[in-house]
Amino acid sequence: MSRLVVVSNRVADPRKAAAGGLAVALGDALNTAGGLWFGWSGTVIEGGAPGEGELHQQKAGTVTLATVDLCAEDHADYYLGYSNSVLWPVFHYRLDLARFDAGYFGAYRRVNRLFARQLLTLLRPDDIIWVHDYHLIPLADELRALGATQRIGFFLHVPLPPQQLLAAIPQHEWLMHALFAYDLVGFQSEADLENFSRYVRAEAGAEDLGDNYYKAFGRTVQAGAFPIGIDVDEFAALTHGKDAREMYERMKDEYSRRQLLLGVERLDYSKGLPQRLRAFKALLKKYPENLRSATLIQIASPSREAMDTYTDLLQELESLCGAINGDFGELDWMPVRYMHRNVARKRLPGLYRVARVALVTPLRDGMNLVAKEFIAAQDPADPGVLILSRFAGAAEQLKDALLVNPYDTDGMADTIQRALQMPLQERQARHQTLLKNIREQDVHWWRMTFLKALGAAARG
Ligand code: ADQ
Repeated sequence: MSRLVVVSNRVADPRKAAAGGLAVALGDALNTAGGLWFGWSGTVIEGGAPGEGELHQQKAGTVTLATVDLCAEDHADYYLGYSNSVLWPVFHYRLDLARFDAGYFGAYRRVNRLFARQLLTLLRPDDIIWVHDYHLIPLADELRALGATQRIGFFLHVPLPPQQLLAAIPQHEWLMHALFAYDLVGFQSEADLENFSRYVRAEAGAEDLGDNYYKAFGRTVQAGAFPIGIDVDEFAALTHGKDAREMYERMKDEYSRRQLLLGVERLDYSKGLPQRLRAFKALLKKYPENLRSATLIQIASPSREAMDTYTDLLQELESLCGAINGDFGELDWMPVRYMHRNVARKRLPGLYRVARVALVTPLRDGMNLVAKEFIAAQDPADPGVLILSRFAGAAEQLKDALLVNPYDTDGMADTIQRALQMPLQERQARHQTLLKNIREQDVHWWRMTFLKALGAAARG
């Protein structure tokens, strides 16, 4: 059996529950054949040399965690720069927030080259390599240049925008060319796959060989949509655990006479937070029966705080929340409870379960796992309602959620009202279908389908 090598910008110890999501998902696969997880150590070396970084190795059970340090310049230009000021905004359709700086691109190449060089020393001939996300698009190309012949797959966790938007990145051809060094390229949704297919046919003159194989730049790559899921059983177990139950009981007592709406995400401009608050405000105005009752708990965990776009968003949110509470609040009722922090993963399901309505309304999202976690945490006898943006990858699968356009403030307010009024029978029926959706394509299905396709992809 081949060893699995996972490469992602950050590496987590799969044995720690707090790691959550991807770590739990990949942990199983890595454990099976004593795998290797490679990435950045999270350490920034002040005054270090660009393109250089020490390699560290550590055992986590049967899994080897191998990490490389970055110097301050590479961290600034590869991570904050090209990855998060060019690729992240453009891939989320936000050309207005992109900063095309030539120095960023140089660092992106340099760090990918560094990772390839360090990873190569650890590889075995029959390894299967699975590279994750936008930070590492050129990694396979760099590995191939050094002689690596292993099977290498790539999964993009964020959306792939349409050709016209992608082409706004000065290095768009170079990036897409680099994808052809993989044996398999996976996307979250059919829409992303369609964008890839259109781009390579139109811009790279790719030949469509059928079965999602494309030939361009003298190489052949297979592409596919592999929507990521959650570990539904693990999440259900967390929901019934001590911490989540305590959270549920406490919140239930406090909000017994109110209708609780909930938003949980990283504080990021892709998540549509200001738009959501405006819709909530419109709800209170248009449907005054919700005054003194509907309460929005918004939890936004700190993210990329070294970047101006993120601190601007933080200020905008604080001022919107303040204005809503100032205009509508009463001595005994605060319409919005906003918290700029993380909730412990073990307690989060309790919060999901007590909410009447979840507001998952990103302007763009590769998938969105909060939507799936919310479904998994509900009581099937009395489930809450999921309001989901049509611009989240998850909307392709979760058709029984109430789908909204987050830019349409009044429309969203009407949908929230509909969710608050939804009869029990309809809530149960929708929840039943949604639960079936997330069970059928859970995280194990995602991992196995991707790895099976990677193992079977024709080499070329
Ligand atoms: P993210 O943009 O981080 O991921 P998401 O899919 O929602 O978004 O995953 C976030 C995870 O972090 C969830 O497991 C959630 O529970 C947790 N989380 C978020 N805010 C939290 C908070 N305040 N406290 C505690 N936990 C919190 C990227 C892409 C997504 C894609 C995933 C996986 O942007 O579109 O779904 O990768 O591929």
